[in-house]
Amino acid sequence: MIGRSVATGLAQIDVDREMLVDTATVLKDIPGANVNANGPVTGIAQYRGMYGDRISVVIDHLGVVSGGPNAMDAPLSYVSPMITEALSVVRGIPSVSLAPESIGGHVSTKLSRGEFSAAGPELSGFVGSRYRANGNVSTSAGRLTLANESHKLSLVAELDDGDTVSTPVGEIRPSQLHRERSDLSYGFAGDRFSALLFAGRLDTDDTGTSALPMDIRFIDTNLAGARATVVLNEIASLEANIAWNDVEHLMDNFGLRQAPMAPMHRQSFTTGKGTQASIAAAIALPGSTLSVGIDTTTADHDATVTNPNNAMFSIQNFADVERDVLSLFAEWRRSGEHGELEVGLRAKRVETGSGNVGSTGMMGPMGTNAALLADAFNLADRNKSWNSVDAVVKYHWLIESGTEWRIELGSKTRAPSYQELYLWLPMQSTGGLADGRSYIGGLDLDEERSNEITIGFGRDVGRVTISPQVFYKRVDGYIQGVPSTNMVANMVAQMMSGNPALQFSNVDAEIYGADIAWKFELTDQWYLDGIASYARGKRTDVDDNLYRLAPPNASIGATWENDNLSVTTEIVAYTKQDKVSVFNNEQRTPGYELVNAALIWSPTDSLRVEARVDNLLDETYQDHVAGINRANGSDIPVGERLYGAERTFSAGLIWNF
Ligand SMILES: [Cu+2]
Repeated sequence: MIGRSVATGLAQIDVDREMLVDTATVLKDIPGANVNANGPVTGIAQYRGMYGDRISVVIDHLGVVSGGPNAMDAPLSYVSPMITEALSVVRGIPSVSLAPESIGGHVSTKLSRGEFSAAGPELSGFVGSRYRANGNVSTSAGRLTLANESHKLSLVAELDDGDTVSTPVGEIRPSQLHRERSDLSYGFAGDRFSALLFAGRLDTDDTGTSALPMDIRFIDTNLAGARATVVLNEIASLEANIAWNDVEHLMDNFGLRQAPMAPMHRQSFTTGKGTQASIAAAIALPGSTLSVGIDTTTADHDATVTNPNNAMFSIQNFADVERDVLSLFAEWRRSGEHGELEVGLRAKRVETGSGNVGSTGMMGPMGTNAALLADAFNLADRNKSWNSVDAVVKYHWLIESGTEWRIELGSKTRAPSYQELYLWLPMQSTGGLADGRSYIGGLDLDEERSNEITIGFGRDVGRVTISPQVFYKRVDGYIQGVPSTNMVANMVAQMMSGNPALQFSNVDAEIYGADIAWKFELTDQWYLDGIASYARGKRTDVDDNLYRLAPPNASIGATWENDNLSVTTEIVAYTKQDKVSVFNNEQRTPGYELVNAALIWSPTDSLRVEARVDNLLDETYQDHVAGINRANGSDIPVGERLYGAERTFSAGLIWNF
């Protein structure tokens, strides 16, 4: 809320200046964006009606492979807020050069790894701590950077810890969190060559995810990567990236939440690992620039479900799953006096595979049916591939009055995720859909293709800045669940969850809407700003709405600031969401308004004092995209939408040196 973004093209927020626990929360301050939070540090990015794997998320230009089949370690959980310098979202259609797969949007983040020191060798950094009274949530972080003008060694670390969060209707149990994140990096900056090497760790323990069937017991991730840029000559430069990460994850349904009876105890150990490599060249042509590049990503996933009370019981949820992407792009950009034209093409090949699956220890008809499903899956052809071409054309037209018009056209594809393909036994491992339904995959899925148009303008005249955009996307082959016709799967799902299974299938959909950001400077010290977002998604082949779209929402803030003090109050309003999906019985949510206030005081250049109150009026409200409670023993009944936190005070102190 301190940093609502009003930009036309790239909406950027300085995350480390916001008092947050989950970096993904800042998406609510970006027009068109929102966050599907399945737990306190499990935010899944949503943009213009799409979310999850449809949104590309990068950390310092590099993607990360999630290890949790329900996105418990969603990419944004890898950027702890106090050590994240910036998060930005491309408003409109992301250029093809930004990411191999970005059908629904592109979120880019940057860790705080310090600056080079032009003045000679220098030690710099910060230490800081924030405390949130509701749930005793603390976030503490520090950075130490040793740098001169061409070398930089930087260590950052953050520890987030918290207990149970209270809402006006009671406690959300479990909602505790514990996350440690660290990163060591070396940077080099020369005349023609620059490089970054990093190695990092994420260590999340015992964190509640009430909207999902299990909670996080641990997520242990090692990450490493390198990035280099070389200016070859006056006309050509090269950029190369390589990244690797390896995740081990355990979740269960009995450790943090009220446990079911012993035979129903479940835990799931999952792993994910992958690499990403890319090389791109930028070539200066007369009056224009051409970028060409090649990207490869590989990802491997395994998941096994067991019961610690029954050594016989075991389900191979995902076995030796692979999903690899190879792509090539070319992007041409011409900047003129009155405008900029960009034309980009990316050709992609996605290949996936899965090993044989099976299960043991299930009794009676369950065991028989699971064996039938496993046999059918093991006999089927599971090596799949998709070839497609994405295209993006953007034109930005600058008018002398200070208005920039933009029109963007895109045709982008997404091949199915591994969950959408290889979920052979009806389960809820759905990349964090959190709809409480059991799904099976579809081995015959086609890719989905979104044909999109965005039109908008940005106007920055005197004291007023405004940037509205409208968009329309037609998504052919949109992948979502439909009632399964597999009798065996339906029997299993009925026995396990009381509902028949849904099967991932290609349907047709359209999403349209508009969003706006604006700022009005009243005086040198006062300004008003706000954003508003609207996205409507529906199927076009049958009469139904798309699932889990943020309802229309707007915020208005009033800020007073001088050189060392800034005070903001804001009103955030969400309308009801009654455009809900029938296929998975999505519940409606009433609208609400919240008032928040924040203060930042810098008594000296190096000290920053923060205070904040969220939900000042102690409103009882439910965030539509936050999900439904699935945990027994909470003050919020199972099956009811989770409530938002009650009035919550926070304070922080950060010292820069
Ligand atoms: Cu998990």
